[in-house]
Amino acid sequence: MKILLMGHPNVGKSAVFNRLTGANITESNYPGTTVDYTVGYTFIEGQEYEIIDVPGTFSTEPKDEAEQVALDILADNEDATVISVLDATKVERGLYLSLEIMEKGFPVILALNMWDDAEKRNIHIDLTHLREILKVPVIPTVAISGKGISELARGVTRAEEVDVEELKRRVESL
Ligand SMILES: Nc1nc2c(ncn2[C@@H]2O[C@H](COP(=O)(O)OP(=O)(O)O)[C@@H](O)[C@H]2O)c(=O)[nH]1
Ligand SMILES: [Mg+2]
Repeated sequence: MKILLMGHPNVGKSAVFNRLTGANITESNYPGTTVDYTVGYTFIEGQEYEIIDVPGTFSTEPKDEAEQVALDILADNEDATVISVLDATKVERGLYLSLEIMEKGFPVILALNMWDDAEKRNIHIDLTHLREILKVPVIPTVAISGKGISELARGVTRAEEVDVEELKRRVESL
């Protein structure tokens, strides 16, 4: 069982990774590149998962070597569940990548990280509505304090492949 942590640069992917994994982590160089990525392990409800802290990417159309590595890791791990990490202060910007990953057929759950920043800045996110539209687990997290991380781990066990055609119809009817 594998989990890929994916999202834009600086949304807190590595902070979430550090919260989810223990001491047994390995940093490696992706073959044929200068790009580093980190692999760790965690147990969720008795099941061991390998977790990859995937390099940051804005979309599934690579613009640089790190983005190409992110897509290669995605392509190499067709059976993985993806935790799509978003900056809760910039949800609209981050959602595009989440939808692209869903469209590729991956079970996806959303971590709305930096939830503390969103609260401080009075950014209100209608979680109920977002969950109704996406029909995937959407979990607010604060990776630097650990808030929401156990809920996020449980969310992984509920992740399912998304019916993208049906999702498009829901989005169009908004
Ligand atoms: N306020 C706040 N800062 C965070 C949170 N998660 C990560 N950070 C900080 O945001 C910065 C980027 O985090 P990092 O994990 O390196 O992002 P990555 O590029 O997605 O791996 C670091 O300074 C983190 O300490 C969070 O939930 N709240
Ligand atoms: Mg990182």
